[in-house]
Amino acid sequence: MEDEEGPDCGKADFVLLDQVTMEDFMENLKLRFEKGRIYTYIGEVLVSVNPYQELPLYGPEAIARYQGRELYERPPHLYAVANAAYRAMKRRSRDTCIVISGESGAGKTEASKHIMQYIAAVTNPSQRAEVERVKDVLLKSTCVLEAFGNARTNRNHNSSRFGKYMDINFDFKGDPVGGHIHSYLLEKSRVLKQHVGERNFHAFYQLLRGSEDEMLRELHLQRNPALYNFTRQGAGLSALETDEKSHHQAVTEAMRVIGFSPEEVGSVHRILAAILHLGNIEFVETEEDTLEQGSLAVTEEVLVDHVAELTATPRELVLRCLLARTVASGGREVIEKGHTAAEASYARDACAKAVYQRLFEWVVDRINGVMEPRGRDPRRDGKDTVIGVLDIYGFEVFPVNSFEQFCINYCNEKLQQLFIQLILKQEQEEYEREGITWQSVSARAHPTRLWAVRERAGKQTCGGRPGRAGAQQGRCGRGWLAGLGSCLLALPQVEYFNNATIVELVERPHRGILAVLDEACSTAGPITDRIFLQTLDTHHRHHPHYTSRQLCPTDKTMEFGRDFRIKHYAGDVTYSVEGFIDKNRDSLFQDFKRLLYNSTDPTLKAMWPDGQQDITEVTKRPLTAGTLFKNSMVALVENLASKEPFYIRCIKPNEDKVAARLDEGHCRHQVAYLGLLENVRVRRAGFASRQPYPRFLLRYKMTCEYTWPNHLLGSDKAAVGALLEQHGLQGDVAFGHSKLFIRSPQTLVTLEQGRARLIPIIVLLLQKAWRGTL
Ligand code: AOV
Ligand code: MG
Repeated sequence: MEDEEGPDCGKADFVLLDQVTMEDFMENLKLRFEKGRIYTYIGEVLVSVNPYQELPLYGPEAIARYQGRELYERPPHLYAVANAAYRAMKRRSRDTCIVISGESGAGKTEASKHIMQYIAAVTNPSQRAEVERVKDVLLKSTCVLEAFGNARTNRNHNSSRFGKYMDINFDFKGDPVGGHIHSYLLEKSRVLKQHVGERNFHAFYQLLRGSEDEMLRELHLQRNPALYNFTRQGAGLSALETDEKSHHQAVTEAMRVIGFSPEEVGSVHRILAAILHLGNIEFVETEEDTLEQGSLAVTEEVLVDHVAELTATPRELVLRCLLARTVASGGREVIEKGHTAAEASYARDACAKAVYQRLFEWVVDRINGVMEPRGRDPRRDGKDTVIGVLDIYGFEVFPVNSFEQFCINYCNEKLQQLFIQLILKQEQEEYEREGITWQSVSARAHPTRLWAVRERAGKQTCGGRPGRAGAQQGRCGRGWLAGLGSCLLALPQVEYFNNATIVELVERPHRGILAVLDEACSTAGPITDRIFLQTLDTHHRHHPHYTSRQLCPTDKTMEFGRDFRIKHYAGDVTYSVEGFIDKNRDSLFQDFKRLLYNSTDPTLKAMWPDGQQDITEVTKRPLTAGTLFKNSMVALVENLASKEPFYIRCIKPNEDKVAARLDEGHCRHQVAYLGLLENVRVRRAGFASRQPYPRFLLRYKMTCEYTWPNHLLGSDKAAVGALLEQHGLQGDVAFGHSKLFIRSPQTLVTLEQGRARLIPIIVLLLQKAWRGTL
């Protein structure tokens, strides 16, 4: 593959580095990046650096070059990984998954799109209509989901504000026959408020700036996003009007192709408009206390008219829901309680967020409905196999981090944990499959040993949690990278940072952060975010990855009674507890649910099945947002672990989103926390390289008289044996059933050198042969 790339493009696989040091790794990464080689392997893991510019790497010709090839036959590429996952699925009927990870803006979503395009391009050669339909839906769904689920943030102008896992079902011919999208925790607080420099979800700007005048009139909207509270902050950051227009058209067209009816698309637009109007409603406390409305009034009644019209609900009921709530006061008795202005604003915001979330979830469900494999009978058609593609929000740190960042970063901890486990597991399984004897990693990785903590400073190993000294050392955030070493997993020759302790800090029953938060939420009577923080401090004062201002009074980067900090595998993040309880409770008055369930717009009504219940029937406390998220993460990880994984590790080259600039410090940090050096070491600890016999022969056969130009030794395995014996290298390899395992990189280097010496001679001979002078 290096031949195809040219000689000066560095090592196409980090495993081939002469030495595994950060310097060597970075040098290779940088060299390749400068040459436009943004992809490099670590064994079967693909490392990808976001180029922030269009490179001529994609499209039908490139796809054709990778189609049906082995992973290492061509230069590293997303297509090669997509192809490997596809072939594993097709040849071995294995469910596979492609896990794309990396921080915000590293290129995960773009990678997932290229993978989908690859799969769409190489399937359905016989042009079956149903398969074409499924492919269309798969491809178009991305555009729709991005409109509703992505937004401009300071880290990425098209940041995914939801997690997405998409299963694609294939029939026995290897053609996509359906799919299913799981979405995870949409950052709905963005509907109300955005940081400076950020925008609301794209859909709002596309509607305002991209719609025809007539449609805007029907929605009682004006074109300028600065006129609406929810879009004002990001108004100056809008894309060009022409771009918004073409996006709006593309999304509407994509919805049509997917199968949304014109009525449904109309409802979606009306719901978006209703949210914008809702955001502009303000409340005043009046002197008069009317029977219907208490002493509260809205400042602009016409906005209530608009909301009522657009949601197809009675105006009086909309007003009532905004100004008061009904409460069950024991038994079947119901009383109406007027809001204060603050309560009404809070309820309005909760409603706006919830309406948007339900809209998003409905869009996902609707897409799932049309992607569900149709008319398939497992007895007749055989079991479908699946490729899953995970593109989830990346690790993120903002100046102020809230509940959403906490969930997002916890999610990334879970995925990192899975990466660690799968790397070990996958290596071991391969050795077993190939019949290679190998000291079992899992035996060493017995849970108590696996989580064994070794403190670098003290050079002592203990089986439990780190002692006080370690906790003290870590707590004040001194030397974060040194802190990475505070919890190491022992592997043969490789020390591996294991983040299990951080995952536990978040999700442990009873004491974990989520459990403490749930307890705070279920406490009757007034409970504040501050009390929640105090409880966390009590439980985790000795945890090496947890700290707060209370525990570390000299650290002025945190605020007393407001902040706590987690030392994540990817860096320190300070979270503000403000709003944690509220966001975790995620409650909405039943009046709104009932109102929307009773809408005469069938699309809107379908989004609120729980509005059917009467207030007196709503007794059960729903699961909190945090617990729901945790459960969905546990299920996701279980699902991924049951599949054969392929990993794409994305790196963001610089913070400024500029083309062709790789900031070394920035990348170094990512290489460190993604555990890429350890990944290379694990790969080399057992066997540095493994290659199927035919591929090995193809590359090195010219170095041996028994194999050049062709061998007569019965099997490729025997021929490889003869070749290695001639070089005296047979002691450094193991012969698997279908692959050769090479222990030390030096063996590969020797073979490569032999090959490099011979190639010019062979080329000369071939040229002479062509000219007929031989
Ligand atoms: P992310 O998915 O990893 O961030 P994206 O895939 O959205 O990041 O990439 C961010 C931006 O980088 C894109 O909008 C493109 O402009 C550019 N980019 C990424 N990959 C490529 C590529 N292969 N070629 C050219 N440009 C690229 V987040 O969703 O924020 O975690 O939540
Ligand atoms: Mg993304």
